[in-house]
Formats: sequence, C-alpha cells, structure tokens
Amino acid sequence: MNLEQQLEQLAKERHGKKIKSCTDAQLYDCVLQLTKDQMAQKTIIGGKKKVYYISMEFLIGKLLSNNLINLGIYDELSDILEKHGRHLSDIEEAEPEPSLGNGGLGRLAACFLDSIATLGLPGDGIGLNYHYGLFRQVFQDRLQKAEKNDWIQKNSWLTNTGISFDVCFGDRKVTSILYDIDVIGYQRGRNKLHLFDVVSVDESLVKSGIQFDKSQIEKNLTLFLYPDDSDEAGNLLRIYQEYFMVSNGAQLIIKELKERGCDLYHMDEYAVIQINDTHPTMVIPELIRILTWEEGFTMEDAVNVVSRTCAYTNHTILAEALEKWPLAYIEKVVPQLVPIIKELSARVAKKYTDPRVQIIDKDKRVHMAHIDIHYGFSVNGVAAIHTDILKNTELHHFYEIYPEKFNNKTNGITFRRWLLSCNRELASFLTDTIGDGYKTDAAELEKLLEKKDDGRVLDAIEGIKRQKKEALAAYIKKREGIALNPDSIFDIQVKRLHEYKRQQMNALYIIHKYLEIKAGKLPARPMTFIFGAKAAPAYVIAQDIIHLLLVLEEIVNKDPKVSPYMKVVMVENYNVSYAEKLIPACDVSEQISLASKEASGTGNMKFMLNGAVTLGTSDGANVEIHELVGDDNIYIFGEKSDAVIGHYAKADYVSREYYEKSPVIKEAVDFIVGKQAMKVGHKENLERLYHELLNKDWFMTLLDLEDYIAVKDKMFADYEDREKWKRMMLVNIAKAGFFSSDRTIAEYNRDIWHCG
Ligand code: 26V
Repeated sequence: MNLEQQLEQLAKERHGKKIKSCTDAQLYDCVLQLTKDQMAQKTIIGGKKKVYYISMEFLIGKLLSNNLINLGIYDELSDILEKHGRHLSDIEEAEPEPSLGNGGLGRLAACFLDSIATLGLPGDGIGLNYHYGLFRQVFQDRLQKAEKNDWIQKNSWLTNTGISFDVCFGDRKVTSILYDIDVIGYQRGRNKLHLFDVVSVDESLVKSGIQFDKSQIEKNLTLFLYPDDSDEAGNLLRIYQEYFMVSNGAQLIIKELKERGCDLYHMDEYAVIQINDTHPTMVIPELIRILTWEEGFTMEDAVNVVSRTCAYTNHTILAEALEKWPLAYIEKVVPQLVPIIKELSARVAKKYTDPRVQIIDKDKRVHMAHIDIHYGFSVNGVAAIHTDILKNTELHHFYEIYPEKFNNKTNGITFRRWLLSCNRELASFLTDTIGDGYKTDAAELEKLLEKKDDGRVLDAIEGIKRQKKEALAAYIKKREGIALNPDSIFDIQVKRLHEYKRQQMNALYIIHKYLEIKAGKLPARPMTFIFGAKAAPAYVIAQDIIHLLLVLEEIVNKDPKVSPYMKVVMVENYNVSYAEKLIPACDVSEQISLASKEASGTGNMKFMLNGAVTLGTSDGANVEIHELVGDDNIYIFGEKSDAVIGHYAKADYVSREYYEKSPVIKEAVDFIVGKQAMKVGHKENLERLYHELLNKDWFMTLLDLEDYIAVKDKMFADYEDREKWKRMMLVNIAKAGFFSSDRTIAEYNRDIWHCG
C-alpha cells in the first residue's frame, strides 16, 4: 500500500470518514498513526557502547513535522493532503505541544537526541512522563496566571512498553511504567526517549490552576514539571521525582547491559551516562547501591566503575540554581542512599580538607554538583566563556584537583527543527543556491559567503524574511489581536523571564523611545518590540517585569501619536511552537544578559541561523557568534564578564548612582511609577519593580543601559542601509553552521562518550 492508501484506510478505520471530511484533529490522529508506523520500521541504532542522556527535562515540542522531515516523507504527505483539499500546516496546528521542559536545558536535551540519532550513534534519553508540561500562561488584568497544560491524548507519540520497575522510598514503594517515544535521525535509524511514569498516577488530583494535593506521592509524582528554572524549590516532591527517575534509569540501564551480555565490572565499556545538570545526580549513589547490594561488588569496585561511566554537564553559574539538598530531606525520601552519600563524602573529606570541595557541608547539606565532579570522569560547560568561568572562578577549587576532567562543549541546535522545519522557504532557497550538502554537513553553509555580493541572492534572503514577517503578523493578529506592520523592524526577545536576562532593560529602552516620540523625535522607520516569556510562579520580580511589559503594550499601542511608529507585543504562552513562528521573522535578536550570567543561550543561535542580527552582550555563546561573524556583523555592548565579576567581588555596584547621574536613565526609570503607568497598571507591582531597580538591581540593568541605548540606536540606523543589512543577514546564516548540534554531539562523542 502506498502512503495515500494507508492514510485513506486509517481515516476509514479510525473515524469512518474520507480524508477530505475528517476534522483537523481526526486527520492529525491518522497522520500521527501513519508516522508512528513508518518510524517503527526503522532499525534500532546499534553498537557496543551506548550513551544514556539522563535529564529531568526534554522540551521536545511538537514532533509531527520533524518526524516527517527526518523520515523523508514531508513533501509527499503534504502533496497527498493537498490532493484531498487539506493542508499539512493545518494538521500540524492540531498537534498538542509536549512542553516537557522549562527552557534552554530541556530544549538542548531534545536537540541532542535528534543529533545523536542523526549521527547514527546509539543513544537514548531517560526522563519523566509529566502529564502536564510547563504551565500554560494566560494574562489576566495584565498579570500572568498559570493553568495546567496537558498534552497526552488517546493517541500520542507515547508507546507503552510494558516494562515496569519497583522504586523504594523511605515511606512507600511505587511501581513505574515505561513509555517510549521513538527518535528518528535525519535519514537514519532509530533511538528512544524513555519516559517513566507511575502506574497509580491520578490526574483528578489537580484542582484549579496548577494546584494539587502534594501528599499523595504515588498519585502525583509525574503530574507536573517543576516550573522554577532557577530556584531551588526546597520541596520534597522534587526529590521524589528525581529519585524516581534515576532509580528507574539505573534499573533500565543495568537490565539492558545484562541483556547485551555485559560484565558489569566493565560497564564503562558499554555505557556512558551523561548527567544533564545536577537534577539526575542521585544516579551515581543509586548505581553504587545497586552494584554493592545486589551485584556483590565491593564499595571500591562499585565507586570505580560508576565513576568511569558518569559524566556531568553544568548549565548555570547562578549560585541559587545549584542544588544543595538538606541531608535530612534525602534521609526522609531515600534513606537507602544516605549511607552511600556519607561514604562518598567521607572519602572526599579524607583526601581534601578544603571546605569548598566537600559533598556534605557543615550545615548538613548535600552539594549535588560536588558528587558529580568527584565521582564522574568529565565536567563540561556549555560555551567557551562559561567553561572558563567554571575553571577560573565558580569551580576553581575543583579545577585545581581535576584539571583533566574539565572540558567545553559549546551548545548547538538541531537544524532540522530550527531551519528545515520552521523556515522551509529559506531551507529550499539555500538548497537551490548552495546545494543540499548543508543538511548533513552544516559547515557547508559557508558556501553562501561566495554570494555575499550577489544582488539576486541578497534580495531573495530579504524577500524570505519579509514573507516570514507577514506570516507572523497574521498569526499575532489572530492570537493576540494586535496588528503589526511588516515594514517595521521586528525586534524580538523571547526566553524565560529572569532578571539576569534583563527584559527590564529592553523595557527601559522602549520607555525611552516612547518619550522621544512624544517629544517629537520620530524614528526613521516604525519599530515593533516583541516579547515572549514565562516567569516561575513564585518569582515575584519576574511577575512584575511581565506586568510592566503588558502595561507598556497598552500605553504604547493605544497612543495614537506613538503607535504608528512603535508597537509592543507580549505574546501569551510563549512555547516551542510559538518560537518556530517568531524566530524566522526576526530582524534584531535580543541577547542582552548581564555578562557572565548566561551560560550559553541557544535562542541566539536559532535567530542567527534564520538571518537575524544579534544585539548582545559579551556573554555565553554570543562571544563565539561574535568571533565567527566579526565586528561588522553583530552589535555588542555592555561591560565584559571580568568587569562584572569584579563588581560582584568588590560589591561596588550601586544602581542609584547610575540613576542619579544620567537624566535619560532617570526619566525612563521614573516612568515606571509615573502617572501614565500607574493609571494602567498596579501600584504594588510597579512600585516594587521601581524600588528593586533603584535599591538593588542585582543584575546591573542600569550599568549597561546607556550603552545599550546607544548601540541599539546605531543598529536601527544601520537597518536603513539595506545593502549593508542584507549582507549582515547573509553572513550570519553562512556562519551559523558551527552551532549545529551535530557538531556539538560529534565533540561529545569524540571527547567524552566514544560510542558506536
Ligand atoms: C533548575 C531547577 C531548580 C529546581 C526546580 C527545577 C529546575 C529546573 C531547571 C533548573 C536549571 C536550569 C538551567 C538552565 O536551563 N540553564 C540553561 O541551559 C541552557 C542549555 O545549556 C543554556 O543555553 C542557558 O544559557 C542556561 O541558562
């Protein structure tokens, strides 16, 4: 049977209808089934050594379009649907998004799975099957409200494997059930994402919003993804979740090793476990526990083989995001790990007296990262500058002990999703211009540089950008009810809301421009400022910043004198699917974190690949983007990381001084609590934010504000030099090849994993 006949048959069997008369949701159900069947026919990728990427988050996003592309049947299926009067894009809209991650760390894990399979490496993901992904954001009264966000329907990408394990906690035993999602490489075989669930999970526990009964672990353990991406939640449930994942993961890995005939004393020759941030750290003591208690290993042998098998990736230098669990919490949730952790800690204490490298500190808190560093064989950062900061500052004392463990793996993104799928127009133009070698070897994008003076090519790139801006404008009109002018500059900042990412600095620029226009200073071209961001529900100042953005949206867009020149849009419920529409339409990519704070960033890479020009600080991967494109093709501003680290060390940054000495800063900050804003917004939120900026400003917004305004103004002026701008777009696309996650994964495999 050909694809069309299969689809006809599925529509008939499942819905008793012809393709043309199915609803979009019914047709999605059929196409999903068809795609799953096709994927199941792909062979499982084999090899002696396999990587297990263990992570509390896999922000996979919608899977249909990507799976069709990787299977090589996207165009064929699209044509079949057209023949029946249907559009694949409508069917894609009907897919619910699995938002099984908070942001960068989770999305990176998803990109990595795509690249591992695409490179033909044996490698599976291990995680949790959250029934509700990251909360759905709604705006009410210009404030964020969190709603539950379900994604599992009767038919989904999940396959019940029938595999099940017991997980023992201090106060109860819970039985798991394993669901798998197939991961297909681009024109390659198949790996798996293993998502563990609790058999007794109960969705009816969820009350209003994202509230639920926290006490019934066997019913609630996998209901929700934790929405705080930078704050230690201090909640026992998080430890239950983490241990549930690692215990299941460890049992699965050992089961697979035994099935493959591996002698567990040589486990490291068959498996490598990549620990994604500290959240899965308990896999180390758990494996040691299983080997000593159940497999007859001595402690010495178990520690050695586990240490040769586990590798750790650090994703943040924010101290508050490094997990430090009170030993008493671990004692309550998983008492069986406590003697192992104490033993690991005692071994460290015997060798090293420095309190900064201990596993259990004087307050009886367990430093999870320290377990990873002492008892793993590799420690990597996620961008060159980040790894340098780890070595020289944050983890310096460990670097002195284990210089050979430290290495850098600059992040990457999968081009299948972030180019081939989200920007089919650009992908097909690139194929016509430089051939399709770039799809499997991203470095070939550099061939585009030969065309940097070719007017036809430059115009085509500009034309595609224009087309994507029109499509986004139509989408935003539909979703947000705000009309945008595609001739304006699209300036976009989309990422989690966090003070260190400094959305508030962008807001102050907008205020400054608003006041300029009111005073009669008109811009050369209209400007559109687009934001998308979710804030952790418990993060008060982040909520206030969202409030300010929504207040500005109201003031600016409703002002008849200003709105022809300027619009502000804060899109509701920014997620992976929204990103796929926003990124191809962007002119100016805002990457304005306080230098030293953004470990890497990956949005910066997605924007660049789609022909946006970066406005950024010397932080994270911006530094490497800068090196690649050169000074002429990026706009860099602000203090460098060394200076910022110096300010923290000396505690000499006083935001009020910047406010007092600059009338421009003062005027913008005062606007937050001025009459106009107070009329539209809430006094409590606006005043709190104002005081925070003036009296604390921990992430130094005012330090960089003047430079930000100057460089952004220059950038907007340069936009008018269309020849120059088009060339910048081309250079950014051409140089983006380095940021393919295929390159990142090839490096992980070369330096750490040695799989295949
Ligand atoms: C921390 C916590 C604390 C407990 C509750 C749940 C939770 C969830 C996540 C996190 C840590 C998030 C760290 C993170 O996302 N880091 C980002 O990683 C990206 C991929 O390497 C990188 O590009 C970003 O710069 C970095 O912020």
